[in-house]
Amino acid sequence: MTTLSSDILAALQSQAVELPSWAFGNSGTRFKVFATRGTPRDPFEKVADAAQVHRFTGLAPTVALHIPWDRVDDYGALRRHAEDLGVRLGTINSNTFQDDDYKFGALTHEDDTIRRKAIDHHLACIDVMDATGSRDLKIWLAEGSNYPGQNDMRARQDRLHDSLATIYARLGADQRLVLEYKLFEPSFYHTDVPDWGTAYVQTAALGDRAMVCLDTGHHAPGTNIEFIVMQLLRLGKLGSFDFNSRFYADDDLIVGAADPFQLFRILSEVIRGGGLNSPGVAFMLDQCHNLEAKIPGQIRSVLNVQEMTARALLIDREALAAAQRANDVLAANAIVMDAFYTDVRPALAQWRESRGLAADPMAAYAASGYQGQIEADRVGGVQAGWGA
Ligand code: LRH
Ligand code: MN
Ligand code: MN
Repeated sequence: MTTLSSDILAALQSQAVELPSWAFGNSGTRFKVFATRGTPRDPFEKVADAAQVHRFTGLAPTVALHIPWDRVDDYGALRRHAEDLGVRLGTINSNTFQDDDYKFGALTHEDDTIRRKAIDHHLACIDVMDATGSRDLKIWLAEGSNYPGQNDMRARQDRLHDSLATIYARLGADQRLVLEYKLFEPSFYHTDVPDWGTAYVQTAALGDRAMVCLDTGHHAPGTNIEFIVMQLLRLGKLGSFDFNSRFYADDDLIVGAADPFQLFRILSEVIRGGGLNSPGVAFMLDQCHNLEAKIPGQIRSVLNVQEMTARALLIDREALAAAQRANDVLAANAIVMDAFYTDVRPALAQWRESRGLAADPMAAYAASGYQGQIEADRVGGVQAGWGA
């Protein structure tokens, strides 16, 4: 069995992956959203489910909220509820993509009244952050156009800057703005924040507490995502990850499921760039579980991140640097591939047990009876669906 050194175990010990509250609600595609028994009916129940993932893995101490999907009357009460269950509330995601007023834009809208409404929504999100103790405001904008000539793309960038600057000015000293880019969808011709370059330019113009969020599902097929990771870390602008995996577009499948090697390569660059366990980089999941069970789906996801992190930590960096200096192409590649092909699962299981966790978190959750309990308890009410 491969053994993991004390340095590797120390790095894994402090690893934390934030869970999205919306992963616990019902989801599907535009064709059908499927209901499942035991699905949470409010943010309190979503947080309770997220706490189970942490309970069985020790890896997921925080839960991200999406506003208004997770609107509650008393955020202090939600915060206390989370803390009572051993987790904390994390990133606050704004939402300007489900309101008729934003059909032609929100933070980029030509009409000042609508733009002001969108800015005010973000200021309200910062009020939520003050109550929940959250550090990060994550902004993803569903803005753009469908046809050439439909909009003045340049003017929209200028308005975007003005809007973001107003929001940024309201942040507390310990709070950050994290801007997420996405190549396309829902717009199909141009998107106002389509790529890391645009997110970088817009956040650089704001200041040090404005960072970029890299969602792994938001690139063109074939994009070298680990290069972007490297570059953003090099520039000190990688604020967070939204992890998921994809076969075709923004599939939001379980991270590491479609392409474990890509996840390994990304984590390898995170380690190379000093981003692992750096307070500056938030590791989050952004996934939906349409067909598979949701809590085990999240457990599998955080375990996949842990497993690929362990493999990436196995890369012999000194030997790699020497092979690179010698331009020994095959030796350098072999060092990376040796780490990738190492099965760390038995070592991780043993290490979990040594820390009082279940060796097999998936099996332990299945045996816990929690699923049966929520299916019996959560009768009546309206199940949370993507996203409310
Ligand atoms: C957009 C996105 C963004 C949203 C989430 C629900 O595709 O990745 O992060 O907040 O999905
Ligand atoms: Mn995302
Ligand atoms: Mn997405």
